Amino acid sequence: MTHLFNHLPTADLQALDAAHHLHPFTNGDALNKKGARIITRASGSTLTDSDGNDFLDAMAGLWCVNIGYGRDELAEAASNQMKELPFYNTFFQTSHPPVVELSEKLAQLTPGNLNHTFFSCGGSDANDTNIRLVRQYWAAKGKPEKKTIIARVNGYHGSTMGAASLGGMAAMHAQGGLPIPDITHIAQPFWWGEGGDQNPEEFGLERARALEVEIDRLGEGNIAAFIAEPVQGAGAVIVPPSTYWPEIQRICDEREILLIADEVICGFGRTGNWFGSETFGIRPDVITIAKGLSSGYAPIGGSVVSDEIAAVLNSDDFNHGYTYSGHPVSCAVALENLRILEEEGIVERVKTETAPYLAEKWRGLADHPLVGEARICGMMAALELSPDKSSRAKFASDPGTVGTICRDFCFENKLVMRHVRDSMIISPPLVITKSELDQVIDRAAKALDQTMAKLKADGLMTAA
Ligand code: PXG
Repeated sequence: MTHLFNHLPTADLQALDAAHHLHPFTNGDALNKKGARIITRASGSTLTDSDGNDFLDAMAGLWCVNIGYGRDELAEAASNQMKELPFYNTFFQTSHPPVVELSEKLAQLTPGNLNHTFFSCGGSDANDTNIRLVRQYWAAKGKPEKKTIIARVNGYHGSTMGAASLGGMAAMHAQGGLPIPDITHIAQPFWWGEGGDQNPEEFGLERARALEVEIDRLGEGNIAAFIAEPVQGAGAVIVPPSTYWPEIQRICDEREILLIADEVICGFGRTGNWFGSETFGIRPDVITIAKGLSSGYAPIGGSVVSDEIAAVLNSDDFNHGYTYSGHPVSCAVALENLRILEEEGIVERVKTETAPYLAEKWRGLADHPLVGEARICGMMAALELSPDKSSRAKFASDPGTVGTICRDFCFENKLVMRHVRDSMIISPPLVITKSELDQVIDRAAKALDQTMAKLKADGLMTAA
């Protein structure tokens, strides 16, 4: 059964969209003037729009379609589960087979002693859970004053009040009265943008030690946790210097604070291991998961906590939960997704084949005169565009002006690549083939040439 609206002409869909649909992170007036791009179907790593154009989706939807589009097995898992038990809650002393099985599977897959999952519908609400959970943990241990959470500037943890407060996005804090109290932010390990004359290793140590400085400033007795993404995703794929995470881990080990690794993007193979924490040698007390958990086929997320945290939480009521915590259909879809990731050796192939293949080609793009730095970690990567790479200069135009131009050329070339300010980002499906990666590189290189030509023609090739 195909939905009726699939047959409407593009212009009609765009007009109805403009009339009734409010888009996330979008200037509605500007979008409605030109009309939204309507995506109607997808297969593998390719999207098709309502006019029949095919695009290579180098963003895996929104960093999430790890196993690629069009896997019937997940549709069947959803359909079977809907017929068997479409919904039941997990609140009042009840459970159901898919949530039991998924909880056990996650205990197996996640590192260390992370063996207990509290489910949510996505990453934002999982991070809201984390705020309440780590505060409740300390309160239950008789230390209710330990409630401040230290996070990072330019981190992204979601859009709810709590998650957006954890995030360090100035534009988000500027709306709606954020951040909420008892959340502070330290500087990020972004060497290209902020490293000055230091080498990356020195800079990484200094930015990690900012955590220690902040703990001392606020008092260890007031701090509940530190939260960070192993690699900042939405912040522009900021791969920290090699010195950063070991120093953060040392500080967390020496101080009485919990370490929350937000694995919403890094989890489920993105960095070449099942979790970014493994790639960087992080031993978190809590991880946030979502996105790749179901490859985006159904909404689901969660907070996976250590044995010690679960033991403390379980000693009292935790007055928290979502109607759809552990939704049976989402759990069934996630289980089938994890089966495919495991049985088809997708994470292993990323590590040994596709990520090294992509890394070599991606780093080659740094030879382009417009590209200052090419960063990559597994299957997430960024290009820093610069008018003068030798001085790591920023453009004189408003941040994002150049990035938008390049992004638009990518679309023209049938490549979905995203920009963050003037950095260009990819995070393709983990199943993308080598020949598709060749196409990503070719189309990106062409877009860089086109961007450079336009910048010169428009007088935008100037440094700030
Ligand atoms: N944590 C991280 C690290 C994320 O990247 C969330 C939490 C929130 O998850 P939900 O499922 O509530 O959206 C995210 C989401 C972008 C972009 O433009 C990134 C995300 C979401 C939307 C846009 O890069 N990441």
